[in-house]
Amino acid sequence: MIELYKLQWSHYVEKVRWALDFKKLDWRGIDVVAFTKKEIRHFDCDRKTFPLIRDTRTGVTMSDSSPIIRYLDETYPRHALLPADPVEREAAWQWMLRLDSTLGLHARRLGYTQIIMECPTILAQLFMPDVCGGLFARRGWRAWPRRYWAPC
Ligand SMILES: N[C@@H](CCC(=O)N[C@@H](CS)C(=O)NCC(=O)O)C(=O)O
Repeated sequence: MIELYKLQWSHYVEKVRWALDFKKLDWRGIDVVAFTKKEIRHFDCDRKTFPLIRDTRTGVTMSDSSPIIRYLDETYPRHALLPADPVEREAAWQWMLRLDSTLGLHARRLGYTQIIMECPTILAQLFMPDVCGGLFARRGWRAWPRRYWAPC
């Protein structure tokens, strides 16, 4: 069983979810509260970004979407994601790393910008749903400073 620790909105998480489904692996998702990350506090791994997986069969815990995909392919070779030919495999790997640090970052920036413009209140619901009893995610919270403080 693979446990996939996820932030609901992360496209890097989606990439791993697609890979798990494509490989028909047994997995379950665990939602993480971005503000506290208490769900992963007990893990002892270098990086703690999302996606983060824990393979209950091997005991491996790791994050970073592309290394996760490589790990899954090496550990569970059925329904391969990467080419078998070593040269093509290396080329695909380099492409994945390049896209993670270019297209992936631009897509995230575009997503945040768009969401802030279209639906700003959703950010508090995504990042801080449970903080202070859900205070920041409540409707009306953003209107409060505007009511009592108007810039000159
Ligand atoms: N290169 C990483 C990027 C992962 C990443 O930046 N994840 C973000 C969500 S999109 C994250 O974990 N943010 C929370 C944090 O850094 O604490 C990957 O491919 O997994």
